[in-house]
Amino acid sequence: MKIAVLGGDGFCGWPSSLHLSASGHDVTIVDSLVRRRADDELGVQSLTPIEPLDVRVAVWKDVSGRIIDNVDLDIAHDYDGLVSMLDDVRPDVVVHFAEQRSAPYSMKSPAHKRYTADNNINATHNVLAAIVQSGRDVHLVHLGTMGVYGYESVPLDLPEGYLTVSYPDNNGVMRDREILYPTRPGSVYHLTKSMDQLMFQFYAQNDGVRITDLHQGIVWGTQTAETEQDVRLINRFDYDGDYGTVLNRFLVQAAIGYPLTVHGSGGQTRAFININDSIECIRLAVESGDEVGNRVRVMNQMTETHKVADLADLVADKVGAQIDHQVNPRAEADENALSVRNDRLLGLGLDPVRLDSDLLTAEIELGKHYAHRIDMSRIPCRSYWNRDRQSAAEE
Ligand code: NAD
Ligand code: USQ
Repeated sequence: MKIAVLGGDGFCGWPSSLHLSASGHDVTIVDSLVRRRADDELGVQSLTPIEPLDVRVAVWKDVSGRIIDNVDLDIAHDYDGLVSMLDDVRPDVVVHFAEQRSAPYSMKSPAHKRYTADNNINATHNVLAAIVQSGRDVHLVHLGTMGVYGYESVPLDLPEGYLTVSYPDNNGVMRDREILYPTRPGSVYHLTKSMDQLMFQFYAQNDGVRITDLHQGIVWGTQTAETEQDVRLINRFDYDGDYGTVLNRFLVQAAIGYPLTVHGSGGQTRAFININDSIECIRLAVESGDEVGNRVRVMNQMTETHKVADLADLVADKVGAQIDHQVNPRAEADENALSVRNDRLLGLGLDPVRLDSDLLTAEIELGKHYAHRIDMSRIPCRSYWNRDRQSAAEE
């Protein structure tokens, strides 16, 4: 298939592009490289040294013999460029990773909130409008988030996107209706993903756009079979307080003897998936597009749930690290239960990689190898969700 990967230079997009290419698909990466500029803005760099995108794709051609084209385009602000790209590439599938994806970054300041809303909502809407304008039957695969469901402790396994609710009609007769699971976003970033869902529902219903929305959990790990083939193909690894996600942060902190930064009690339960499973899920979603009609297909892309404190204990036990319970900069429940259905991707053949000791060790070794690139002043998370959180942290 011909596949346009929007955001294909990022942490999930780059290894997914290589995996799709290695699986025989013709891949074009579309990226504005804005994530690399965010590193400059924040004065931080990926733990791993990432090559410029044109070098990355040239190395991939050398090691695999396969060509990945690359287009420098801001899909949120260059609509005509996006339409031209669809005309030129004529993709069967568009995989959409191209959004600002950090919750702390989205809460740093009014400017960051506004940038995140502007970038993400425009990006998604432009993609939908451009697919309709192209007149082509394109399957859109979007990377959404488990966070749209919110983190209340509800006594059910979170369903894959939809909930059937029963209500009494005006005659007192009970009726059933299927609705999108009510969203409860916990950051401006998660809010934009919640809004994406409504745009998908509208364009599927109004224009028959075939859409798969993958509600992904927190991705951990770095390398994949493809990125390991040459050091210049290495994947990005964020460890800083804005873009670093919890387990990868704990692993790199353990590698350099930095006390593990648990927010609050660590009773927050979250959904997780390894990067190798994540890229495999993308392939499975792409290759099963025939089963998608004008009802958005939602699949929960996660394999395990863990409490933050349990992850910290696991990592600390491995290397003897200290744990530092910090005042939580976020406004979020201190404790929650979480149970999730993921039957659809399992049904398509996903065979999950579980959090296991050898994989954790490999990540810690990677952290040690590139420890000289770490700026410890960038580890604390200094993005506060509201004034109360900021005051609590400053006390
Ligand atoms: P990332 O920031 O590493 O990559 C995103 C890429 O999109 C970057 O290369 C960036 O330059 C590009 N981009 C952003 N806005 C763009 C625009 N307007 N035009 C063109 N390119 C643009 O993020 P990631 O971790 O790879 O996440 C990718 C997607 O997966 C996101 O949508 C995110 O919400 C979702 N996701 C990520 C995780 C995770 O743990 N990393 C978990 C769940 C869901
Ligand atoms: N946390 C810590 N210590 C840290 C960092 C985080 O205790 O050093 C806590 C947070 O307070 C939160 C949890 O760990 O309770 C998860 O935080 P995170 O930064 O790992 O993940 P999150 O902000 O939810 O965002 C990440 C990705 C986002 C994706 C989301 C999936 O950045 O793109 O959508 O995971 S999910 O969490 O399932 O919504």
